[in-house]
Amino acid sequence: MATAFAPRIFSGIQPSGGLTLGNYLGALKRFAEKQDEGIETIYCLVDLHAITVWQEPEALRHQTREAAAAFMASGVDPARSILFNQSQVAGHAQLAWIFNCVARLGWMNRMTQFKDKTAGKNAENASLGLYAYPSLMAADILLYHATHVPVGEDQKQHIELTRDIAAKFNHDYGVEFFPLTEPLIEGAATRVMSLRDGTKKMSKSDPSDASRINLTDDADAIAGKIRKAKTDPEPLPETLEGLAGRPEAKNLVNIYAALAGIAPEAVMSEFGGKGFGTFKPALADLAVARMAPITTEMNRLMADPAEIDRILGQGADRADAIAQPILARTMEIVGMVRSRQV
Ligand code: AQP
Repeated sequence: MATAFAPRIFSGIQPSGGLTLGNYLGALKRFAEKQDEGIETIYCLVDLHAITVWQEPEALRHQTREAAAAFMASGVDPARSILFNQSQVAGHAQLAWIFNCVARLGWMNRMTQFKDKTAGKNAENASLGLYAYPSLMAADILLYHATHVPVGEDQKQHIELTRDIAAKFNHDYGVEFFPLTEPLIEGAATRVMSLRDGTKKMSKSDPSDASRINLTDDADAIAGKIRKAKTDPEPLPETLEGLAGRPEAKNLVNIYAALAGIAPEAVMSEFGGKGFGTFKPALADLAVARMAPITTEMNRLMADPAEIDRILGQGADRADAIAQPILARTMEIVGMVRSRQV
């Protein structure tokens, strides 16, 4: 059914901390590529999602502006893409409420992100917002009738839930109103792993700073983190298959491939049989060469927060203009009286 809708891309990132190399390779870099392919692109700093776990107010404001700078420094051009923060477009929260009444508890109970984020903690003490997170995410996407969502592997289950919500809404109300959105999970870096544990996703909220490369890290910090990244004593194998059971080595190979824009096989052809004493410095040089211009540009943009706020405001106006008629029609379908002039 998605083909009945004009192609439109939506994706978002939580300003819940400083962004990481995982966010860059799994999301930002691809967001810029999609924009450059000429598809309509809407990108959102999902601050309503961020507050599902506690955020210091001043830190949230700073992180939101810094994330906006990271988008632009990674090639997202606010003249060609819509770039805004979620809380400035009220329709996200309004549609999310309607979807809370469409989604079933059983569906929410199957969401692995909630389980992961509450693992080892008292789940009873988690916010209701964290539990309902996937329903808000469905609203983010469907508020714009987005047909495709570029995401990392970790978000696949949430996109499936978005499709379930769209299908149930369409079925319950006897309409063909919401598209069945497709995830776009492509490239060598759909899941960048922690530098300290190759079985864990690299994450901005990991308590260990050594586990991730931050987009604000300078060259020395990047090189140091790669040098100290956990590995095993064996040299790199000659083929990709030889990386099975070696998650840390595999992660570094995938990061190299994604940064170089080549296939992981090509990395094996170059470095197969070589030890980490050779591979890690090559990876560090590549990472510094790719990331330094982004960090420099972020710093330049962050020197003028008022300009970032202006860009986000303008993006929110453009997003709102697309969202309003879709939200109004949704409310009409649901049976809500809409008689106010707005
Ligand atoms: N390690 C990763 N590898 C590939 N893609 C990743 N993404 C995040 N981490 C990786 C992708 O970045 C986008 C935005 O994610 P998010 O910030 O909204 O939430 P997240 O996935 O929960 O990211 P974090 O860093 O782990 O945040 P916290 O620690 O706050 O929960 C998504 O497209 C995601 O796939």
